[in-house]
Amino acid sequence: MEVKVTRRRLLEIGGAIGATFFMAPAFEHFTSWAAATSGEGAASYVRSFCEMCTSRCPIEAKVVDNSVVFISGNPDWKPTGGRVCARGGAGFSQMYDPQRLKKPLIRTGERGEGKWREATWEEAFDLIASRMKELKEKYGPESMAFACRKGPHMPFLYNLAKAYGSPNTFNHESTCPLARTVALEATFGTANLGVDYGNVSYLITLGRNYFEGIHVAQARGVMAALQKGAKLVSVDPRYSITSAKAKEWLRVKPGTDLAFVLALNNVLIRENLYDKEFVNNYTEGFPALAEHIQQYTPEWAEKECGISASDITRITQELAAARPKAVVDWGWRTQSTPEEFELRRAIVIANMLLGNLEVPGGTFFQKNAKFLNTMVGTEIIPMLKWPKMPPFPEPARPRIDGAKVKGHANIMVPPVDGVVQMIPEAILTGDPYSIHGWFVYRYNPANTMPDTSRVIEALKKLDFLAVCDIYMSDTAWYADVVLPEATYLERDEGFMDSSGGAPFYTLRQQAAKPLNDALPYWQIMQGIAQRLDLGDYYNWKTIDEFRLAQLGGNEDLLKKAKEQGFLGFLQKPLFLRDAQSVADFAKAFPAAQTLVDSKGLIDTPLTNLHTKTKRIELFSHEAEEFFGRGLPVYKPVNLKQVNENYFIQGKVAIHTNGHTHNVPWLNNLMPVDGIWIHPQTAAKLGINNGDLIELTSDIGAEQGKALVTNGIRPDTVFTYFGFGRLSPDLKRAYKIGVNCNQMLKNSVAAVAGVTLQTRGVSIKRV
Ligand SMILES: Nc1nc2c(c(=O)[nH]1)N[C@H]1C(S)=C(S)[C@@H](COP(=O)(O)OP(=O)(O)OC[C@H]3O[C@@H](n4cnc5c(=O)[nH]c(N)nc54)[C@H](O)[C@@H]3O)O[C@H]1N2
Ligand SMILES: Nc1nc2c(c(=O)[nH]1)N[C@H]1C(S)=C(S)[C@@H](COP(=O)(O)OP(=O)(O)OC[C@H]3O[C@@H](n4cnc5c(=O)[nH]c(N)nc54)[C@H](O)[C@@H]3O)O[C@H]1N2
Ligand code: SF4
Ligand SMILES: [Mo]
Repeated sequence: MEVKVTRRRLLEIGGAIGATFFMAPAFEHFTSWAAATSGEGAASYVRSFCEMCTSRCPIEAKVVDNSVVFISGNPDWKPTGGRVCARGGAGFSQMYDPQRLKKPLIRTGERGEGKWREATWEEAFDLIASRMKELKEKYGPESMAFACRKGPHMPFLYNLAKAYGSPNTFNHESTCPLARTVALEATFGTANLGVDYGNVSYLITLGRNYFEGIHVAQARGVMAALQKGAKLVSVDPRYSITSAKAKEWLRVKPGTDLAFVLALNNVLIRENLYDKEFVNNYTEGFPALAEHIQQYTPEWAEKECGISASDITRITQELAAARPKAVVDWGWRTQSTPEEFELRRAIVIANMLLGNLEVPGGTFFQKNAKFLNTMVGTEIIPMLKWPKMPPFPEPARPRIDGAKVKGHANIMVPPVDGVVQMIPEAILTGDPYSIHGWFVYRYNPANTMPDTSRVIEALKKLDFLAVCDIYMSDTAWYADVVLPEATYLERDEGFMDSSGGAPFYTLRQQAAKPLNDALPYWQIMQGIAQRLDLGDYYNWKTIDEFRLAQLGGNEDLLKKAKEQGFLGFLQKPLFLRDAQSVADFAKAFPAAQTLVDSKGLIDTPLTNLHTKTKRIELFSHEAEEFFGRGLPVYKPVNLKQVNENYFIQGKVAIHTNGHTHNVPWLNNLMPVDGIWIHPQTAAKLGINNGDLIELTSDIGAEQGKALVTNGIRPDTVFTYFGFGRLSPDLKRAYKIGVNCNQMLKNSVAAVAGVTLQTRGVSIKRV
């Protein structure tokens, strides 16, 4: 349907989104956006998905005169109810920001001096290819590392690395959810699991902050459950928005959640509250767990984590009474303790004792095409394929992090993720061998990796650094070549697998032509590959050719996807231990009927896992074999000195990580953060609300304004993450607010490989 939209109507829309839009710093952006559209043309609607954060929600962009004028959620995507969050709605503020990168840039001054010359794409590609060839000859291709944020672009970057001969491919995961991934893999042989938030009756969250660390579908799921009367318990040293919506807020001492969860498991077993049938049918290692867990009583845990024994016992009893619709969330950002692997494992075990797997309101295996096709034994759902390409050469040396190299390192991380914070260390120390070149794509380690100064020292030492971003990021500032990518609203892409309880593929579609001399990643990587004589790995001419290859040539499916913005293959999520859900599935796919048992359920996948015993391993044989950590053990961690405070961070609803702080609308809504400090602590130090204070760790110091609040433990301070940007070209965000990673140490947690984002700081008034 085409709708006429007048300029007046456009202004109304802008006003409805937020009055702040018209305030000073955003004005520059507004004029650029207004100049791009007469506002008089007919409106069209393009379906795509958001890239303002990693949640990648399906969207619908309203377009007038080749200009995006409004973004909503895709109205046909049920999990989000057609909604976006504030950042998603501000996507076109990013697109029309005049401070975006406009052309490829080649460094002319010293690293970090900010002297550049504009270049053509040909020049930029030639330069990157010739420097990569040089490095290959001089030090071998393994000396070049490739890192990106995880996402649909990842295989395009990784294939370049692999074709070139480097095993050193990394994503951001070890600074985010990797402990969860590793714990799930140790237990199930796969990390592809989710939580059915919308139907839970009892939900305990240990720092998973649904309403600030936003994933629209998950936030809406939790809200729906709360509306139906579910109980939410928030375990967090801070009064987050999630704590505010919870029935109970438990002010855990930072880094001690493991004690709480171990005691919860202790009560579940000791008081016979666990699901015996589930444990007998599907798990392995219960007797060893039952014996091991005896030592972790609520009374013991109280001393460690500060949550009273009676609360732990009562909450466990309530939780068990609600099973199987009872969940202890295994979290998302998993960086609060060096014993993160043990914590996430203990949480996974708690869920299995509750028997909540594959039931509504519980946890579930992701039902992607591979899972369903393997389960049924035939292709009932079309798999996404990759266009044909030659095999990759075998790299001459192993990865620098030793991921999955037996006996090489103290970690169990999947090589597809790796331990990215080892790159600066390899650059600076040459251990296990030197990294001389780095290709950084859609990733900003100079802001998001701990120990910023050390990261920058490493960037400066590199022989070659190429960065592809949409802004002159903190990392791009140190590059030899900076490549401007078209923003997500300006690019067509292939399909992304967005499966959850049901298989789904989402499609990114161009809503408006690129404003600048910017290209999408699939063209950028292809351009570089061609100059390295590796064009055979990127063998497509148009994006539709690529998309069709993904769909095995099915043009009807492509047409449908372009209209809907996604492809879905099941009407409802499938829960294998729910008779109604299984019946619906077997009706839609008769080939699955033979799998249905006498109770009307399908349980074959639960006893045919990729673990050593093929069952759900409460006792992990892999973790035992490599690290002697078959069962979670409590090791006290020392995160701060006696007279220091814990320093912790988290997401804020209107900014994303190290990404959006310069985006006009979002910057306008929140240009700076405060440092949360408890009134007692503030009083002791003579600090008043609004005073400038300084936090000092053994790594660095940062200043910010005190926000005196009861919403934080007296021994802890908190700031929102991502402020205090160091690239002078991020003019609105430059050096404003606390830069968290200036105070954190670069580290690698045992087994899980994650960094640590909690550290002791001293506080003083400036
Ligand atoms: N608005 C917004 N949404 C986002 C993002 C964003 O940047 N902005 N980023 C996306 C990404 S990449 C991610 S990973 C997710 C993250 O989503 P979450 O993991 O839910 O969010 P965080 O804010 O990282 O979680 C940190 C919370 O843990 C608490 N915390 C700190 N230390 C401890 C501790 O020792 N124990 C306990 N129990 N709690 C502790 C903090 O006070 C904070 O409330 O959000 C995603 N969605
Ligand atoms: N101290 C501390 N450190 C943390 C965290 C914390 O809470 N505290 N959070 C951690 C977490 S959970 C995560 S996930 C990481 C996130 O850290 P990163 O993985 O670095 O991700 P972002 O900061 O979201 O974005 C990285 C870059 O992508 C660019 N970008 C955005 N869109 C595009 C695009 O379309 N194309 C291209 N080429 N570039 C684009 C942005 O401008 C930005 O420079 O940080 C981690 N680091
Ligand atoms: S949560 Fe918000 S910013 Fe993130 S993808 Fe969804 S709409 Fe976009
Ligand atoms: Mo993250």
